[in-house]
Amino acid sequence: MKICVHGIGYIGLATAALFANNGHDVVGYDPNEKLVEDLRAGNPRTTEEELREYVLEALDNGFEPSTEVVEADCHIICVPTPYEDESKRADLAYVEMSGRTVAEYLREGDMVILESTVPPGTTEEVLAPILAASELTPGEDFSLAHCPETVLPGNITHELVHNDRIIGGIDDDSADKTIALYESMVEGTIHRAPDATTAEFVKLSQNAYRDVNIAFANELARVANDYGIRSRDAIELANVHPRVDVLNPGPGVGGHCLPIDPWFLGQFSDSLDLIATARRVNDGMVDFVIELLEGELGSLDDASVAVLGIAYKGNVDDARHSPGLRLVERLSTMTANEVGTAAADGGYTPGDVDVRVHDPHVENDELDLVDVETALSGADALVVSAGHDAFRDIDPNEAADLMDGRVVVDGFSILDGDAWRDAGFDYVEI
Ligand code: SAJ
Repeated sequence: MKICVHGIGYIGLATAALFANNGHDVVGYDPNEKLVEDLRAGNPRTTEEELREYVLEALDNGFEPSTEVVEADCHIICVPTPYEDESKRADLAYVEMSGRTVAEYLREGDMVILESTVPPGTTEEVLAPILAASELTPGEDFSLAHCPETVLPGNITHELVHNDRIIGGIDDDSADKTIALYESMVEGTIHRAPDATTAEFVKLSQNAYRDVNIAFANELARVANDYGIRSRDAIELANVHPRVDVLNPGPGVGGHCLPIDPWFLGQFSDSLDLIATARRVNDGMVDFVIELLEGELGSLDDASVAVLGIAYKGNVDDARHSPGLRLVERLSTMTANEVGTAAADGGYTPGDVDVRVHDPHVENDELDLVDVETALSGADALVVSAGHDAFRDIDPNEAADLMDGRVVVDGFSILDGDAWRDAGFDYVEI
């Protein structure tokens, strides 16, 4: 089957490779010339080695990255749906633009599949009317379905093939055709949603579910701290119950999915309550880190803090919406009475805290990232704000030689607390 994938960012690229490696004739359209050029030269933009090899295999199998859209039996839309921070809404401009492009190339009998994460109702209420500008009728002259991606960054290639998928069509025939296509390639089970809107809703619900559950763990961590007990011991014991499975607390929830998708659920609904509260609990964990720092240091005025990790989770290079970045921003800009006890006593002005930032995986042009020794030299405290394995190798005695202060706030409890305490540190963990 001739397939045109619209948008070959990391999901579109993986999807295009999946189809190409299963015998389809795939063009990957992206207006970004450099991206297309690099791909054609065999340089996919990914640090996931397995995905890189999978894409190279796809290129060998005829996958053609291109800055031109082509006529195809099937158009798969994998464009971004950026999140607007102020309105907490999805910006659907790229989906709309892709819809207009597809409409120009659409022929009778073609298939259109939307993979991008979108608010419930987008396929039927936004995309279908745009495609109808082709003068073909959605559901009658061409099929239209939503098949949300569910891969976990860091494990894309495996999850692409093995995860179950949810597919919802704007009519039965659209669903049938789309299910048949994915069933021919995917080893997970394909589940039929009653309609496209339900499929959109399910994808967002999965991420909102995880976000709410992490918020529960995070709130337990704060409450446990008030009682002077270790939340992770309590959670481990709570989880011995067969129907309890509390997740891990941490300095917040990052990435381009969990901090955003729950808000998409509220795009055309006023009923978010628990889900919105969970978002605020998770975003508030950065202030909890600051409170812990203040608890140990007294005040952050003139303090030097080494922030280790701005990736959104351990061992990845992606810093989107990460707790580490939020912490750096808060420490660099916080003002009087915003957080914690010391702030209430005297307040801060931006620049009071000397923030040093280190991440072994992330490249970031906006921050002056330094190596770990530079970050620790003269620091009063260090915060582990991403669960990178590399941080386990930091020798507490060498850190003690470099640092002025003896405070560690371990957001993921990944360091060996006893070893740090033996080296003279006040070691606190979330
Ligand atoms: N986190 C915690 N505690 C935990 C688990 C995670 O604080 O117990 C934090 C992580 O540190 C990170 C954030 O949550 O900051 C998100 O990490 P994650 O590993 O839970 O998920 P993502 O964002 O990498 O991928 C999620 C996945 N969704 C679900 O597990 C329901 C993935 O399957 C989706 O495909 C992806 O979102 C997506 O694209 O929507």
